[in-house]
Amino acid sequence: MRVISSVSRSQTTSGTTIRPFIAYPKADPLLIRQGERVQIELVNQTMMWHPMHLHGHFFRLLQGAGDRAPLKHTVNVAPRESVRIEFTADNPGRWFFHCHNLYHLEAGMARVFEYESPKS
Ligand SMILES: [Cu+2]
Repeated sequence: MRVISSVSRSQTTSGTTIRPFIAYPKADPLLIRQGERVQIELVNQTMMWHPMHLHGHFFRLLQGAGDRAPLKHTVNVAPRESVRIEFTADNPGRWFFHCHNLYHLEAGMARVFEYESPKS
């Protein structure tokens, strides 16, 4: 499973970073800034289901539902499928994002979203 994060830094520009899956806890935290919209594409390259759960935020599931995109804290990513989620960074701290199959979590299928400290 790969996590591709696309963090929009402003209304007019967006940056895309491809982050190959590196097992937690060795993986770097995913740095976000307060107030920004964070989009994550979850690419499931396995033949297993991965119920991905985000702490500290609710996210919208961007699957063509427009304004009716469901608000969730867990999305079950089907084998060989991809989903795109979006949340607003409005709860500063360090938040765990992980597969809820515990044997996947124990194998390192997890990342941490960490808020960058505001620059003075
Ligand atoms: Cu999993």
